[in-house]
Amino acid sequence: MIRYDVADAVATITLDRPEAMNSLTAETKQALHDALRRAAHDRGVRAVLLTGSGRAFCAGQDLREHADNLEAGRGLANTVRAHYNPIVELISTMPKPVVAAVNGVAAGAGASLAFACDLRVASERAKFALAFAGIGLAPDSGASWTLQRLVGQGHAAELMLLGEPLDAARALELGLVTRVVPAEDVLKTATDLAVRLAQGPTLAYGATKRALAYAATHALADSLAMEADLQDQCVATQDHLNATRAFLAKEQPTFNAE
Ligand code: T3D
Repeated sequence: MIRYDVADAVATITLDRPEAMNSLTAETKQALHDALRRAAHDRGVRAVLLTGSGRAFCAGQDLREHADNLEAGRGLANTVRAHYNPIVELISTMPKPVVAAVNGVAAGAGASLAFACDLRVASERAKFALAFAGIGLAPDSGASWTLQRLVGQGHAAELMLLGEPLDAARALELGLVTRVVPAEDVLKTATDLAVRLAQGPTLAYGATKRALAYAATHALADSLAMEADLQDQCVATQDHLNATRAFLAKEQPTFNAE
């Protein structure tokens, strides 16, 4: 269901249920959470790549399992709290960059997962579908938080209320993804980006993620104070000292997450 591979300090996590568009069963969500936690805690991993196998990135909740749960009278509130929320929190808060290689359609909670990542590289064949309303649900997995920050409240409301799929070109236009590449290049482009990030200042990247998340919900004065605290932490690192010396010596810096 989930493949986990590490190379060049990048953990590649692949949703691997192509026959069901990589939709998420309880078991898949548990495995995804475990893989993310493993990547977050592994000091040898300095960037994470999330992608899907086959023609989908992820079609969100497995609706077959979901229908069975509904028929059996099992509610879904616990599923969202127990699975989706911890996954999204982990992606958003792990102190390492997370890149989504959106190889195909990302629907429902699958779109939410892509939105939670720090960067999104999309295949020309990718599509985003805020499919929640289509089955009588409101958004989950953080889409109401992430999407409007990415594209603005007006576009977010339209995408969520109408649920019409958005193609890769339009996603780029709206700022939902940062790069669109031919389908056959998406994994390589996203991997190259993740490798580049894995060679960068991991501690400073972690601080950058915290600064961005904090500033999204705080006033300027508070955000300035938070930036100063985070900068203090970066200034104290060996990476910063080494990179400053490298600049003055006109050399390329190397970062060791110290
Ligand atoms: O329980 C809870 O915690 C609730 C939480 C909910 C969070 C959510 O994610 S709600 C949103 C759930 N997702 C959707 O509503 C999307 C449903 N899928 C689609 O709209 C379309 O399949 C796609 C837009 C993703 C792709 O369309 P298309 O035409 O390219 O492919 P297709 O023919 O519809 O699907 C191909 C196969 O994948 C098909 O199976 P089959 O007929 O070949 O055996 C289809 O049933 C299956 N599939 C696609 N999406 C899902 C799925 N199977 C289970 N669950 C899916 N979500």
